[in-house]
Amino acid sequence: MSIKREGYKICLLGNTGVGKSCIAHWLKHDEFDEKLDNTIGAAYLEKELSVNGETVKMCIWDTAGAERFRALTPLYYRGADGIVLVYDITDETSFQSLRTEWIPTIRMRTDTNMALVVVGNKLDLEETGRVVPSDEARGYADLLNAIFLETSAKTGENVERIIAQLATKIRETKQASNEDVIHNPTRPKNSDNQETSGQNRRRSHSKCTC
Ligand SMILES: Nc1nc2c(ncn2[C@@H]2O[C@H](COP(=O)(O)OP(=O)(O)O)[C@@H](O)[C@H]2O)c(=O)[nH]1
Ligand SMILES: [Mg+2]
Repeated sequence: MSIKREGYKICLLGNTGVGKSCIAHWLKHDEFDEKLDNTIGAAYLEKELSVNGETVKMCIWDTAGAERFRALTPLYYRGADGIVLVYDITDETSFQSLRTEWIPTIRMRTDTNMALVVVGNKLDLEETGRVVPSDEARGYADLLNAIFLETSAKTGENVERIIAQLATKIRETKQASNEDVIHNPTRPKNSDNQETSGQNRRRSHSKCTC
């Protein structure tokens, strides 16, 4: 019998056009949809996966990268257990933005225990369009103590690995800080998006608060 844990809250961040919504779509539907609408605000999906014999629910927020929505973004990554920072391997600016915009913003506003993944997407364009070398991106991910993956939301390459590796890292991080308790899989009523203080706020980080 597998143990079921309450969800981990995950947030996809990165410039607009890097493929966050296509990654989210692949996670949910196992297919590429090139006609996805631009994200407005954020989209939400849930996905269950098995980590070391335990079922983990990943509560995933796919945010809009566009400048006009940036003021809203902290609403989605606040209290997150993990953040997926996505850039496009064919777009140097999208990679530089991790360093100049996304990392400074999340460092300012979040728990430093949060697990990070740096994802270079559009790997299917490797031959014709790569401008961000893998080594450079991997080196940056190492500096952040983040997992590094290159993916294609078009072919599905490595996409599932994003959340599988993230879930494992979140568990390790929580176990190390003694935060990981097994919750009843039913989310308690009135727990959604409530501001709590002190210890309660800390415990709410280990639950899916989305
Ligand atoms: N070739 C290729 N195109 C992709 C990939 N992921 C997304 N795209 C395309 O990139 C554009 C932006 O994708 P989208 O998921 O909306 O980006 P978002 O703004 O980060 O959510 C769309 O035209 C997608 O079809 C990928 O892995 N490979
Ligand atoms: Mg989008």
